[in-house]
Amino acid sequence: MRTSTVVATAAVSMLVSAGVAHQTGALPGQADEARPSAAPVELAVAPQQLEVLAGLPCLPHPAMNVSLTNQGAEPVFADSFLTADEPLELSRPSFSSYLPPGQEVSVPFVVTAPHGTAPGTYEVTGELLQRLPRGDTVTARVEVTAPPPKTPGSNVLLGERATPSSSYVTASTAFNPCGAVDGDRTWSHATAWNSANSGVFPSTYEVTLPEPRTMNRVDLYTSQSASSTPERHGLRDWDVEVLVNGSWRTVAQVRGNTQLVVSSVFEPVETTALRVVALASNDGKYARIAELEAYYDVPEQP
Ligand SMILES: [Ca+2]
Repeated sequence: MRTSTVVATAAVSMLVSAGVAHQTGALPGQADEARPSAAPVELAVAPQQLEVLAGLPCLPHPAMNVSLTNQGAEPVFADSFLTADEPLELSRPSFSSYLPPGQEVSVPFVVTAPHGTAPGTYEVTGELLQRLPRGDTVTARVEVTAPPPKTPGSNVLLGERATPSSSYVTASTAFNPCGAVDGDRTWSHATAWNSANSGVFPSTYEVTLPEPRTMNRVDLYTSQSASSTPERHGLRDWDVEVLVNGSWRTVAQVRGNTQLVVSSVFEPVETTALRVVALASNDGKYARIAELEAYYDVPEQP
Protein backbone atom coordinates (compact mmCIF):
# COMPACT_ATOMS: atom_id res chain seq x y z
CA MET A 1 0.00 0.00 0.00
CA ARG A 2 1.32 3.39 -0.96
CA THR A 3 1.97 5.73 1.90
CA SER A 4 1.06 9.34 1.55
CA THR A 5 3.59 11.86 2.79
CA VAL A 6 1.25 14.76 2.77
CA VAL A 7 3.13 17.36 4.73
CA ALA A 8 6.50 16.52 3.26
CA THR A 9 5.31 16.56 -0.33
CA ALA A 10 2.96 19.47 -0.09
CA ALA A 11 5.56 22.12 -0.72
CA VAL A 12 7.11 20.17 -3.55
CA SER A 13 4.33 18.56 -5.49
CA MET A 14 1.20 20.04 -3.92
CA LEU A 15 -0.35 16.58 -3.98
CA VAL A 16 -2.22 14.52 -1.50
CA SER A 17 -3.80 11.14 -1.96
CA ALA A 18 -6.95 9.98 -0.35
CA GLY A 19 -8.02 6.42 0.10
CA VAL A 20 -4.53 5.26 0.95
CA ALA A 21 -2.76 5.22 4.25
CA HIS A 22 -2.29 8.66 5.76
CA GLN A 23 0.19 9.90 8.26
CA THR A 24 -1.49 13.21 8.91
CA GLY A 25 -4.69 12.97 10.87
CA ALA A 26 -4.06 9.42 12.09
CA LEU A 27 -5.06 8.64 15.62
CA PRO A 28 -2.34 7.21 17.87
CA GLY A 29 -2.20 3.51 17.42
CA GLN A 30 -4.68 3.54 14.59
CA ALA A 31 -3.64 1.05 11.97
CA ASP A 32 -3.76 1.91 8.31
CA GLU A 33 -5.88 -1.15 7.73
CA ALA A 34 -8.61 0.38 9.88
CA ARG A 35 -9.16 3.17 7.38
CA PRO A 36 -12.07 3.00 4.99
CA SER A 37 -11.26 1.87 1.52
CA ALA A 38 -11.72 4.43 -1.21
CA ALA A 39 -10.37 5.24 -4.60
CA PRO A 40 -7.22 7.35 -4.44
CA VAL A 41 -8.01 10.94 -5.25
CA GLU A 42 -5.32 13.47 -5.91
CA LEU A 43 -5.74 17.14 -5.01
CA ALA A 44 -3.40 19.56 -6.70
CA VAL A 45 -3.05 23.33 -6.56
CA ALA A 46 -1.07 25.34 -9.08
CA PRO A 47 0.77 27.60 -9.14
CA GLN A 48 2.26 27.21 -5.73
CA GLN A 49 3.00 30.91 -5.38
CA LEU A 50 0.88 33.92 -6.32
CA GLU A 51 1.42 37.66 -6.18
CA VAL A 52 -1.62 39.74 -5.30
CA LEU A 53 -2.12 43.50 -5.01
CA ALA A 54 -3.93 44.68 -1.89
CA GLY A 55 -7.25 46.29 -2.76
CA LEU A 56 -8.33 47.15 -6.31
CA PRO A 57 -10.82 44.26 -6.55
CA CYS A 58 -11.74 45.09 -10.16
CA LEU A 59 -8.26 44.70 -11.57
CA PRO A 60 -7.58 41.23 -12.92
CA HIS A 61 -6.42 39.00 -10.09
CA PRO A 62 -4.41 35.78 -10.31
CA ALA A 63 -6.15 32.48 -9.87
CA MET A 64 -5.02 29.19 -8.46
CA ASN A 65 -6.05 26.17 -10.44
CA VAL A 66 -7.39 23.46 -8.16
CA SER A 67 -7.72 19.99 -9.63
CA LEU A 68 -9.08 16.67 -8.46
CA THR A 69 -7.94 13.45 -10.12
CA ASN A 70 -9.26 9.97 -9.58
CA GLN A 71 -6.30 7.65 -9.83
CA GLY A 72 -8.25 4.62 -8.81
CA ALA A 73 -10.27 2.02 -10.69
CA GLU A 74 -13.63 2.94 -9.23
CA PRO A 75 -15.73 6.09 -9.65
CA VAL A 76 -15.75 8.39 -6.67
CA PHE A 77 -17.25 11.66 -5.52
CA ALA A 78 -14.53 13.95 -4.19
CA ASP A 79 -14.82 17.07 -2.04
CA SER A 80 -12.13 19.65 -1.45
CA PHE A 81 -12.15 22.79 0.68
CA LEU A 82 -9.89 25.80 0.48
CA THR A 83 -9.27 28.35 3.17
CA ALA A 84 -7.12 31.47 3.08
CA ASP A 85 -5.30 33.30 5.82
CA GLU A 86 -7.22 36.36 6.99
CA PRO A 87 -7.99 38.73 5.41
CA LEU A 88 -7.49 37.11 1.98
CA GLU A 89 -10.63 36.15 0.08
CA LEU A 90 -11.26 33.27 -2.31
CA SER A 91 -13.77 33.36 -5.14
CA ARG A 92 -15.21 30.07 -3.88
CA PRO A 93 -14.76 28.01 -0.72
CA SER A 94 -14.95 24.48 -2.05
CA PHE A 95 -14.76 22.26 -5.07
CA SER A 96 -16.53 18.94 -5.43
CA SER A 97 -16.89 16.62 -8.38
CA TYR A 98 -17.92 13.17 -9.46
CA LEU A 99 -14.84 11.48 -10.90
CA PRO A 100 -14.89 8.42 -13.13
CA PRO A 101 -11.66 6.39 -13.01
CA GLY A 102 -8.77 8.40 -14.41
CA GLN A 103 -10.79 11.60 -14.61
CA GLU A 104 -9.27 14.98 -13.74
CA VAL A 105 -11.35 18.11 -13.25
CA SER A 106 -10.15 21.55 -12.29
CA VAL A 107 -11.48 25.00 -11.50
CA PRO A 108 -9.85 28.39 -10.88
CA PHE A 109 -9.91 29.96 -7.41
CA VAL A 110 -9.35 33.71 -7.63
CA VAL A 111 -7.44 35.15 -4.69
CA THR A 112 -8.00 38.75 -3.58
CA ALA A 113 -6.65 40.85 -0.73
CA PRO A 114 -8.96 43.59 0.60
CA HIS A 115 -7.89 47.20 0.66
CA GLY A 116 -5.53 47.77 3.57
CA THR A 117 -4.17 44.21 3.71
CA ALA A 118 -0.67 44.43 5.13
CA PRO A 119 1.99 43.42 2.60
CA GLY A 120 3.50 40.06 3.40
CA THR A 121 3.25 36.34 2.89
CA TYR A 122 -0.04 34.54 3.39
CA GLU A 123 -1.17 30.99 2.82
CA VAL A 124 -4.05 29.29 1.09
CA THR A 125 -4.67 25.79 2.30
CA GLY A 126 -6.48 23.06 0.39
CA GLU A 127 -7.98 20.09 2.13
CA LEU A 128 -9.46 16.90 0.79
CA LEU A 129 -12.43 15.18 2.36
CA GLN A 130 -12.89 11.82 0.76
CA ARG A 131 -14.12 9.20 3.17
CA LEU A 132 -11.21 10.07 5.36
CA PRO A 133 -10.55 12.10 8.47
CA ARG A 134 -9.89 15.67 7.56
CA GLY A 135 -6.42 16.99 8.07
CA ASP A 136 -4.51 16.35 4.87
CA THR A 137 -3.59 19.65 3.32
CA VAL A 138 -1.81 21.35 0.48
CA THR A 139 -0.56 24.89 0.73
CA ALA A 140 0.10 27.73 -1.67
CA ARG A 141 1.86 30.94 -0.75
CA VAL A 142 0.38 34.33 -1.58
CA GLU A 143 2.63 37.38 -1.62
CA VAL A 144 0.56 40.52 -1.01
CA THR A 145 2.03 43.82 -2.13
CA ALA A 146 0.73 47.35 -1.80
CA PRO A 147 -0.71 48.92 -4.97
CA PRO A 148 0.85 52.04 -6.44
CA PRO A 149 -0.45 55.11 -4.59
CA LYS A 150 -3.21 57.11 -6.27
CA THR A 151 -1.95 60.65 -6.46
CA PRO A 152 -3.55 63.76 -7.96
CA GLY A 153 -3.74 63.00 -11.66
CA SER A 154 -4.50 59.31 -11.11
CA ASN A 155 -7.74 57.74 -12.23
CA VAL A 156 -9.33 57.22 -8.82
CA LEU A 157 -11.86 54.66 -10.11
CA LEU A 158 -9.25 52.30 -11.53
CA GLY A 159 -9.73 48.82 -10.15
CA GLU A 160 -12.14 49.82 -7.41
CA ARG A 161 -15.24 47.81 -6.54
CA ALA A 162 -17.97 48.06 -9.18
CA THR A 163 -21.62 47.23 -8.69
CA PRO A 164 -23.71 47.43 -11.85
CA SER A 165 -27.49 47.18 -11.62
CA SER A 166 -27.23 44.25 -14.02
CA SER A 167 -24.69 42.71 -16.35
CA TYR A 168 -25.29 40.91 -19.64
CA VAL A 169 -24.69 37.18 -19.51
CA THR A 170 -25.63 34.42 -21.91
CA ALA A 171 -24.37 30.88 -22.38
CA SER A 172 -21.75 32.17 -24.82
CA THR A 173 -21.09 35.73 -23.67
CA ALA A 174 -20.54 37.16 -20.22
CA PHE A 175 -19.74 40.82 -19.81
CA ASN A 176 -17.48 41.56 -16.90
CA PRO A 177 -19.17 43.59 -14.13
CA CYS A 178 -15.72 45.06 -13.47
CA GLY A 179 -15.23 45.84 -17.16
CA ALA A 180 -15.78 49.60 -16.91
CA VAL A 181 -13.05 50.10 -14.29
CA ASP A 182 -10.44 47.56 -15.36
CA GLY A 183 -8.15 50.08 -17.03
CA ASP A 184 -8.93 48.87 -20.56
CA ARG A 185 -10.85 51.28 -22.81
CA THR A 186 -11.48 48.79 -25.61
CA TRP A 187 -14.93 47.36 -26.25
CA SER A 188 -15.21 43.63 -25.57
CA HIS A 189 -17.21 41.46 -23.22
CA ALA A 190 -14.07 40.88 -21.18
CA THR A 191 -13.18 44.55 -20.78
CA ALA A 192 -16.46 46.45 -20.82
CA TRP A 193 -19.84 46.60 -19.15
CA ASN A 194 -23.15 45.95 -20.91
CA SER A 195 -26.43 46.03 -19.00
CA ALA A 196 -28.51 42.87 -18.99
CA ASN A 197 -32.02 43.70 -20.04
CA SER A 198 -32.92 45.15 -23.41
CA GLY A 199 -34.86 48.37 -23.24
CA VAL A 200 -34.65 48.68 -19.45
CA PHE A 201 -33.56 52.14 -18.29
CA PRO A 202 -32.28 53.54 -16.09
CA SER A 203 -29.40 51.18 -15.50
CA THR A 204 -26.73 52.15 -13.05
CA TYR A 205 -23.01 51.49 -12.76
CA GLU A 206 -21.70 52.26 -9.29
CA VAL A 207 -18.10 52.36 -8.13
CA THR A 208 -17.25 52.34 -4.42
CA LEU A 209 -14.02 53.88 -3.17
CA PRO A 210 -12.16 52.55 -0.12
CA GLU A 211 -11.57 56.08 1.14
CA PRO A 212 -12.82 59.56 0.22
CA ARG A 213 -11.36 60.96 -3.00
CA THR A 214 -11.57 64.39 -4.54
CA MET A 215 -12.53 64.58 -8.21
CA ASN A 216 -13.67 67.17 -10.70
CA ARG A 217 -13.72 65.27 -14.00
CA VAL A 218 -15.31 62.05 -15.19
CA ASP A 219 -14.48 60.50 -18.56
CA LEU A 220 -16.91 57.94 -19.96
CA TYR A 221 -15.90 55.71 -22.88
CA THR A 222 -18.87 53.99 -24.48
CA SER A 223 -18.92 51.28 -27.15
CA GLN A 224 -17.10 51.28 -30.45
CA SER A 225 -15.95 48.30 -32.47
CA ALA A 226 -15.16 47.23 -36.01
CA SER A 227 -18.84 46.52 -36.59
CA SER A 228 -20.40 49.38 -34.64
CA THR A 229 -20.10 53.03 -33.75
CA PRO A 230 -21.10 55.16 -30.76
CA GLU A 231 -23.85 56.65 -32.95
CA ARG A 232 -25.39 53.21 -33.36
CA HIS A 233 -24.91 51.51 -30.01
CA GLY A 234 -23.26 53.97 -27.65
CA LEU A 235 -24.64 55.49 -24.48
CA ARG A 236 -26.74 58.57 -25.28
CA ASP A 237 -28.10 60.06 -22.04
CA TRP A 238 -26.75 59.73 -18.51
CA ASP A 239 -26.26 61.43 -15.18
CA VAL A 240 -23.08 61.32 -13.11
CA GLU A 241 -23.75 61.18 -9.39
CA VAL A 242 -21.43 61.16 -6.38
CA LEU A 243 -22.15 60.08 -2.83
CA VAL A 244 -21.70 62.91 -0.32
CA ASN A 245 -22.69 62.51 3.32
CA GLY A 246 -24.89 59.57 2.46
CA SER A 247 -26.80 61.25 -0.36
CA TRP A 248 -26.37 61.04 -4.11
CA ARG A 249 -25.60 64.36 -5.74
CA THR A 250 -25.79 64.90 -9.49
CA VAL A 251 -22.59 66.55 -10.73
CA ALA A 252 -23.01 66.16 -14.49
CA GLN A 253 -25.68 65.40 -17.06
CA VAL A 254 -25.01 64.27 -20.62
CA ARG A 255 -27.73 64.21 -23.26
CA GLY A 256 -27.79 63.24 -26.93
CA ASN A 257 -24.26 61.86 -27.01
CA THR A 258 -22.89 60.29 -30.19
CA GLN A 259 -19.19 60.42 -29.28
CA LEU A 260 -16.92 57.62 -28.07
CA VAL A 261 -15.68 59.55 -25.04
CA VAL A 262 -17.30 62.32 -23.05
CA SER A 263 -15.52 64.33 -20.36
CA SER A 264 -17.74 65.84 -17.69
CA VAL A 265 -16.09 68.60 -15.67
CA PHE A 266 -17.56 69.88 -12.40
CA GLU A 267 -16.59 71.61 -9.19
CA PRO A 268 -14.20 69.54 -7.06
CA VAL A 269 -16.06 67.21 -4.74
CA GLU A 270 -14.88 64.68 -2.17
CA THR A 271 -16.78 61.42 -2.39
CA THR A 272 -16.73 57.76 -1.44
CA ALA A 273 -18.75 56.48 -4.40
CA LEU A 274 -19.67 57.45 -7.93
CA ARG A 275 -22.37 56.14 -10.20
CA VAL A 276 -23.48 56.62 -13.75
CA VAL A 277 -27.24 56.55 -14.15
CA ALA A 278 -27.74 55.45 -17.75
CA LEU A 279 -31.00 56.85 -19.13
CA ALA A 280 -30.86 55.95 -22.84
CA SER A 281 -28.63 54.42 -25.48
CA ASN A 282 -28.55 55.13 -29.19
CA ASP A 283 -30.04 51.72 -30.03
CA GLY A 284 -32.62 51.97 -27.22
CA LYS A 285 -31.54 48.60 -25.83
CA TYR A 286 -28.52 48.41 -23.55
CA ALA A 287 -26.28 50.64 -21.46
CA ARG A 288 -22.69 50.20 -22.60
CA ILE A 289 -19.56 51.55 -20.90
CA ALA A 290 -16.12 50.46 -22.02
CA GLU A 291 -14.35 52.46 -19.32
CA LEU A 292 -15.24 54.98 -16.64
CA GLU A 293 -12.53 57.21 -15.19
CA ALA A 294 -12.49 60.00 -12.63
CA TYR A 295 -9.75 62.51 -11.98
CA TYR A 296 -8.89 65.48 -9.87
CA ASP A 297 -7.39 68.08 -12.18
CA VAL A 298 -5.62 70.31 -9.71
CA PRO A 299 -6.18 73.95 -10.66
CA GLU A 300 -3.05 75.74 -11.72
CA GLN A 301 -1.78 78.27 -9.25
CA PRO A 302 -1.98 81.85 -10.50
CA1 LIG B 1 -12.77 48.53 -19.58
